[in-house]
Amino acid sequence: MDIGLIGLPRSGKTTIFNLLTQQNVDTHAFGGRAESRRALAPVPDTRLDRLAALYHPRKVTPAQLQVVDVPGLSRQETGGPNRFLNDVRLVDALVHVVRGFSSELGEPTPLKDIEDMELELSLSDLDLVEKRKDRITGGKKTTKEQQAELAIIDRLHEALENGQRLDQLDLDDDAKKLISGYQFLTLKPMIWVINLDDEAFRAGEFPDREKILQLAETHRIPVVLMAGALEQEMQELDPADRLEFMQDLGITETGTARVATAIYGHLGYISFLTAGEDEVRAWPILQGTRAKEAAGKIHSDIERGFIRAEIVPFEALIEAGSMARARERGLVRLEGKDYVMQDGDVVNFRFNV
Ligand SMILES: Nc1nc2c(ncn2[C@@H]2O[C@H](COP(=O)(O)OP(=O)(O)O)[C@@H](O)[C@H]2O)c(=O)[nH]1
Ligand SMILES: [Mg+2]
Repeated sequence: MDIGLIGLPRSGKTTIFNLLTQQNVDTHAFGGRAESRRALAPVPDTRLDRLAALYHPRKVTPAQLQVVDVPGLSRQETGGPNRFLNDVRLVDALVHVVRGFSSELGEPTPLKDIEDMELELSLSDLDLVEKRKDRITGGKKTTKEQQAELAIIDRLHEALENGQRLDQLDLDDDAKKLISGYQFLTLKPMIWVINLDDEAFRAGEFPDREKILQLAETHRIPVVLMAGALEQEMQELDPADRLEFMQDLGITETGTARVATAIYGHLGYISFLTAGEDEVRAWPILQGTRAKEAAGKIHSDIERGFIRAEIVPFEALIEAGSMARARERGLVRLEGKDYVMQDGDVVNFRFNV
């Protein structure tokens, strides 16, 4: 699960990268260099703490996202396919960090920045589509398969020219399979993070708010508001002060946590949980994953030797107070290999090797 942070320079990407990955990279460090940085970010999950209180494990392991901090897209570069986009092709989802605070660059123009970025991504996809089309039609004869591909490509072309993102097209499985190899940018799940100053964050206000929210709804893009610089200061406080700070702000979760959770959900991930004295852990799986395949996330031997999954929903386990009591009350079910895993299932796989 690779997540690319994109946006104009000085919009707060590295600040948010540091917050997400609990790193401390100098925000001035790129200095014209054009390389991406990557690190793992935990996906916060309060259920893990509750389980840890039951099991006192040696280790608590949250699900993780790999975050890529991409050098900024500069204004001068807009208007054609950008080299920065190459680094972005291989990620699974995009987070567009949008400057919503005033800075040495002037007043924020979040709507314009969003529109520019969307245009940039569309142009890049359009470029890919046209290249592919030329390659097919440039040959002597087109095969049946190529004709089928051309029909799909024409649809993509039309959609992109009409300002539609490709993730909104209703494509059948064949078409989806065909285009999955292209790494289209507007096919990737996208989230907009509006990075705000304290006051704007408290008020939930920023320029062109209504228009941006409307656009997000049209494109089905989640919007997360956060206050990057403020959150960075908050990070330096000890836990009790931080809690007070958050209460004062009227939030129960940091913006960082909301960004990670939003991406995770938008990518279609849920977590099953394992709990024991050794480790309490969240395992990411795509919605709709079946028990046997889920077992394979832990170890291929468990998938191969799969017998049954013992499952208790997290809430039921907490209510019962212990696994033993959950068992007594008949809350622990035995499921077979085709059981569709649910978010928050606490699982023990039975297997033999
Ligand atoms: N006022 C304000 N400044 C911020 C915020 N987030 C980041 N900054 C500052 O903006 C500058 C650029 O941030 P940086 O994370 O390096 O942006 P990047 O170029 O997109 O990676 C730094 O000086 C940050 O301290 C914010 O929410 N409010
Ligand atoms: Mg940066």
